[in-house]
Amino acid sequence: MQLVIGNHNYSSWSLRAWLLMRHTGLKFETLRIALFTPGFTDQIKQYSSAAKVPVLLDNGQTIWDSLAICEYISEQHLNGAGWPVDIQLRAHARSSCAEMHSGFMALRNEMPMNCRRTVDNFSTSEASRKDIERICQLWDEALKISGSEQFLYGDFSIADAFYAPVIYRFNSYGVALTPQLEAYKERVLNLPACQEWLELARQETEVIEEEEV
Ligand SMILES: N[C@@H](CCC(=O)N[C@@H](CS)C(=O)NCC(=O)O)C(=O)O
Repeated sequence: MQLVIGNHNYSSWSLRAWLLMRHTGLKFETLRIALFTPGFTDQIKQYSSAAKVPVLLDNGQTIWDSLAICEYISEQHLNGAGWPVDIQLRAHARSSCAEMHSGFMALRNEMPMNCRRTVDNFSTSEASRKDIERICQLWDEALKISGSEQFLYGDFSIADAFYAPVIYRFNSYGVALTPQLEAYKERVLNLPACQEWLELARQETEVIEEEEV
């Protein structure tokens, strides 16, 4: 099984799929294509006509898009364990992922994931502030309904993988959190797979100027 990803430092969509697969101990090979380099489009098109990372190659099947990859991994390789067992928690977790997948545009545009960077006194726009408030509300709700003191819905799930890029953003831009959410953020950052991702990001030398806000 192969996962095609972009730069560890910048590719938030790649991180989601990679983290789920790495944290759950699946065996796979990573193929990295540096984003926005002259050869990127030609190289990624060898794997997917959508021409975006991440792309999963498994058993002759191509799966593109981070959410589709996580769903496939959960079904084919984790016996459904990518999602919570309880139907209500599962529906909530799926809603959380869908909201992340289709929303939070201000946060995504104005506070790009840049794992190795920390910014002092970052000034947040009103639109990003609203996105941050909504994410915190969603995390609070998930932790409350699941009663979890670990991850959003108890055991690590696709929802945690989906919000991991937000966690790196909160870390980089110094977003203040309540003690409970700060503890959640630290738990995710301290996962061996997250530490490994950060180390790989630190080793990269490419700089994408637009992401260095
Ligand atoms: N909806 C897609 C979005 C993927 C996406 O936008 N990937 C970015 C990198 S993080 C990309 O490949 N950008 C290259 C480009 O737009 O040329 C997913 O979730 O996988």
